Amino acid sequence: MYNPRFEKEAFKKEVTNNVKTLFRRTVDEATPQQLFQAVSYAVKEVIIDDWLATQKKYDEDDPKMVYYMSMEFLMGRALGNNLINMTAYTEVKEALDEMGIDLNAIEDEEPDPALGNGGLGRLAACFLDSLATLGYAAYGCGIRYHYGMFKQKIEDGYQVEKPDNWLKDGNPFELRRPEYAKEVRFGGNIRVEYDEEGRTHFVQENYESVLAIPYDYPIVGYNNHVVNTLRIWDAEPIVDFQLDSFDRGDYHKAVEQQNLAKNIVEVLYPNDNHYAGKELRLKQQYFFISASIQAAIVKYKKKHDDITKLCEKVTFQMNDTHPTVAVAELMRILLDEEGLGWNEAWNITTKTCAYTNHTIMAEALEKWPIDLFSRLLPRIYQIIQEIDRRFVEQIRKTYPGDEGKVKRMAILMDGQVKMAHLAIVAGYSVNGVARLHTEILKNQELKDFYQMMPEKFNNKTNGITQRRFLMHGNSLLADWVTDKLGTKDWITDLSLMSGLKRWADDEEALKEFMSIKYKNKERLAEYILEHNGIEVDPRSIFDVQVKRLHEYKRQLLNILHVMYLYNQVKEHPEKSFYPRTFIFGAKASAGYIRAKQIIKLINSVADVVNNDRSINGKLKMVFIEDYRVSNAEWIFAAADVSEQISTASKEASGTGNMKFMLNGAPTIGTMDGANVEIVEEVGIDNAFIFGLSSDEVIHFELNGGYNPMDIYNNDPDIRRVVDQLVDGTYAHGNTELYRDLYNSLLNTKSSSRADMYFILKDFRAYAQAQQEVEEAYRDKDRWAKMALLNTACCGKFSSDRTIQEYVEDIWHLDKITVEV
Ligand code: 26Q
Repeated sequence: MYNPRFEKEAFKKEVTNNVKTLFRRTVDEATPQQLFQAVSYAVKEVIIDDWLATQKKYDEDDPKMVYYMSMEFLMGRALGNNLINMTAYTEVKEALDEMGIDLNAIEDEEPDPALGNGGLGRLAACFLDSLATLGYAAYGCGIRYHYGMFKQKIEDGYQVEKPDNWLKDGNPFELRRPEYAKEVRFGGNIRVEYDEEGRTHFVQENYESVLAIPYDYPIVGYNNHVVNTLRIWDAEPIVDFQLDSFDRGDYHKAVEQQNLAKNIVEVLYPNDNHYAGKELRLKQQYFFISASIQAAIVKYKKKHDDITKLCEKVTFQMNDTHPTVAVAELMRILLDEEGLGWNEAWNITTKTCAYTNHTIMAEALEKWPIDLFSRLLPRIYQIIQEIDRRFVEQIRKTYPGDEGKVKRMAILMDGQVKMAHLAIVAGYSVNGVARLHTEILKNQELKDFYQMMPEKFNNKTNGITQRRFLMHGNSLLADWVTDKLGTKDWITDLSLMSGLKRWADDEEALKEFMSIKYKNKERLAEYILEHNGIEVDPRSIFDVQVKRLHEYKRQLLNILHVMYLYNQVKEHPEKSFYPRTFIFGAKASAGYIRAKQIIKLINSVADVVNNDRSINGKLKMVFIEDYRVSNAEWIFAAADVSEQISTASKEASGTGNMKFMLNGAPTIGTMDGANVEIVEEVGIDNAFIFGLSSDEVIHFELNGGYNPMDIYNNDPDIRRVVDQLVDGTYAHGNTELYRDLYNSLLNTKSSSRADMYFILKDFRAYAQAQQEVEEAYRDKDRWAKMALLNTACCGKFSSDRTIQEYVEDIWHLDKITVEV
């Protein structure tokens, strides 16, 4: 597709000129980083025109907008993605080629913005891409952390965290907007005042405050000139640090505010699916929420004078409970600043806020100690007290005499503020992120709420953007798909992928498909050689588990199985065994000791296995350091097998599973999260499903677990690998290094239950499923067909589909078009 706005000669001139004005250099003298900047500014130049046109259109059409509130946006690199969405990738690549500049090398200079942990943050990024592509007015609202997700180094097999100073060279795509700064207040006390008419006013005194400064990022829609905005807030002290001040009190206040501002946005909490009740985290939450809601109200009021109709133009979607103070902040503004009465304010709030739940894991639920909460956010706390008081009254009216309901459902209970309860009570929609997950919410975790307000509950199965995870990450396959479908329309309508099914029996097509996979495996093998110094054979099965490290995701099951295979290969060298490369990638939260032990174990087993010449390279293991969006794109493209082996019921949805599927890798997995729907789409014969069902897991849990000793005592293969954790095999004779992992599997004392995640219980079924993977892979034609069908059946899992469902069922947005 020719894009006239990227007329080659003009673009080249622009780049040359940027190098000159930014760095006083010529193209030949410029460093790769400088070239990245110069190219990015040239691209930004074009984006800005569309950005302006889009905002003008919003001004004219006044469509309803969604504010997607999220503590995390895991955007990944912008340059390549923007070029793809502007349909200018090829032209720009050619133009740069002519200048002797390699676009891929330039792309590699961009820091990979990691303002998120994992699934939840990446989902937010995919949603922004889809919203812009579908032409819906949307703002992403978040925090401009100065340090994103840490960089992971592996030293002596251990994870070491290094700071991610992603802003150090400046960011070409961001736009600082000081004119939209907002003040955010913390602490102090609330004084009650009465005016002449006898009305009550709440005045916050003795507070500390910071100035929230927005930075805007363009979100480029695919081939439609729509450019939305991701607005992330930085913090600055509100009173200028006045060194000439003679007033000691002011001096101290200035220092304090300086510190508050510096700390608040310093770093992303690297916890995934785990809540740690840290005061600074709550400060971060209120900081970006208060600024975002204030800005949204100002924007609304510019065009509308009836605040009671807010819900007709605005909806706030809360990405998990992290932004839930939004409910009370909106109430505060309506009550204290707009002067509305409680009922009016509540009526507006409960038509404007909606909540997405991403987990059922108890340790991930946010519950703030009341003393901390009320000290930091005194007015917000008062408002939550009143919300709670009225809600408890309503529970008692609905269920007279049932104080159990009150205890289970109240927002304030046992000295805690329960954010999920607040989100459900105030939200007009509560959604889960995959069908199974939503059913578990309705029937187990949130049963009481579902019974009382069933109309709020709905499912929105997650999705991913094919623009990044196929077009950008796997251009070979993208081109092949276009060729086979005879259209590029799949780029904005992934359901068209089903048209590939007719190639599933075409020998030539299957050969092409697998040869693309092979090329992507070669590309990954080169990356691995360069980064790990390990040689892997692209003809071996690439079996991949990449995701955050968490016990419930069961990387330990995978590694125990590798240990088992290694024992088999050594014991039966005569048996045929199809060569496999087990690839892992995972970051562990810095304070999650057991997760870090699992990383060390993976690396230790890799050391032993990779250096054992006697197994003839039948088994290889690779731990990819610093798994992140940019290397993920290559990994998905190169995978043969997708490991999705969470304990059933624990993975709300998963989205990595969809990225593998899109790239033609069949799933080995449990019936958990979106795996259920993947199997439904691709057919049970094109996946390798094993293990306990979520009902079985929940049943065991309700009955105090199961006894892993029965398995340990009766299955010698399993006993052997478990014992190998403490016999020094993988620890240079050290019997204590993995004692805790051993205990976690067998010993009730080490955790509340032995083998909480049913690893030994599912082991045999997993090994059996892996055996079936091997047999299927040996049959080249069968495997090729299976892989192709995975790509062909992935249509449902586009975030375009997910967003369209949010729009129809929850947000009710108007579509806009931008012409230039
Ligand atoms: C909470 C409190 C304090 C500090 C950190 C946190 C915190 C941070 C991140 C809690 C949870 C998260 C992230 C959760 C997450 O990524 N969940 C995943 O969301 C995906 C998108 O819906 C799902 O596909 C995954 O199944 C789910 O695990």
